[in-house]
Amino acid sequence: MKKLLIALLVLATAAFVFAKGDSQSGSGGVTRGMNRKIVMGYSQIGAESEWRTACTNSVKAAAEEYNVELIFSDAQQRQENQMQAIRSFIRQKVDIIGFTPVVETGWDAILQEIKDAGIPVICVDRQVTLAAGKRQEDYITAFIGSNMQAEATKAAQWIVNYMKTTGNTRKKDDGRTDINVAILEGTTGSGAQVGRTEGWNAEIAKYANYKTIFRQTGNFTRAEGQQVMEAWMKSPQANDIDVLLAQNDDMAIGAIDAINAAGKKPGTDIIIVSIDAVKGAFDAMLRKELNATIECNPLLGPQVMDTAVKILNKQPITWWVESEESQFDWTNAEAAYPTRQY
Ligand code: GYE
Repeated sequence: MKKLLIALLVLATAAFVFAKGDSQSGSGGVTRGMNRKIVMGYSQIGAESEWRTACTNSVKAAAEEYNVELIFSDAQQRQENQMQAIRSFIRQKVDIIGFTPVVETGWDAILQEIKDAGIPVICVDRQVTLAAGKRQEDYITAFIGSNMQAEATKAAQWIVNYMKTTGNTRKKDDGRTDINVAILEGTTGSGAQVGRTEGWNAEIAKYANYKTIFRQTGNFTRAEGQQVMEAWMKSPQANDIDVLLAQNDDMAIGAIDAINAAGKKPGTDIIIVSIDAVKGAFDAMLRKELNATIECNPLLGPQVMDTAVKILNKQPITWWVESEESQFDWTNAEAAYPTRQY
């Protein structure tokens, strides 16, 4: 009986020690840089592109690394689903909210609710536009993401330079002949579409011979990029397209299929530039079907978690630290390929 008791005691002590050790490193324990474990409610917009998947994976991996309890919700591109998720985060009294607004407008009321609940909020990747007179800095604690305008400016500059120096199989830019552009835009009203359109328009306005002959949304997906391009390739103006600008890589990759199917050579008959720099774009550049891609960094998870910890520790933060990004084309894609993480 005594021996049995001793054995049980030993077992219980071992179990206690094991559980304690486990709780420090595993599911319990504290968040890195804090004296407690924090809970983050996170509303992602969906899984429309390679970029988005990389962003989601980065947020989830960083939450594990920082030991943050992540309540992750996928809105499937619908603003009302995001509202529902955010209201449930408020009811659950999460420590902090992270979210990517699918479109820029319509967030005034819910941001007020978050503010009233005293919950800090990090806006990731896409910004919001509030009613006139309201500043997003008064409702959003920090923004983490890219400068969409700057990316589109770089895309425009790349195209102008390439059309002047190399051109397509039909023409080189002499400054007088029309350069006809087709533009595949992202989700209408999203920060990425609005910013990239503004950046492109402002830069290309400097060149009077650039003409936009097609412009339509492909909703940032491969399938819709392909469909829209298919329709353009069947139109009477199909042979006039010199340049395709796609506001993300997935749409460009879809469009490349449509151009091939129409019997034209993507990358030489039509010069194609897109934005993101995902692996699929590198594959297309190595096949010489995509000419260039401007990087947009989706690996935002570590910065999100680090900023969350600082906010909850009441340490100073910078409202927006812009992501540093490069650009890739046939001159550097092959060398960069093995180092790409997404
Ligand atoms: O470029 C696109 C994605 O908001 C920056 O959304 C993001 C964009 C990205 O679906 O691929």
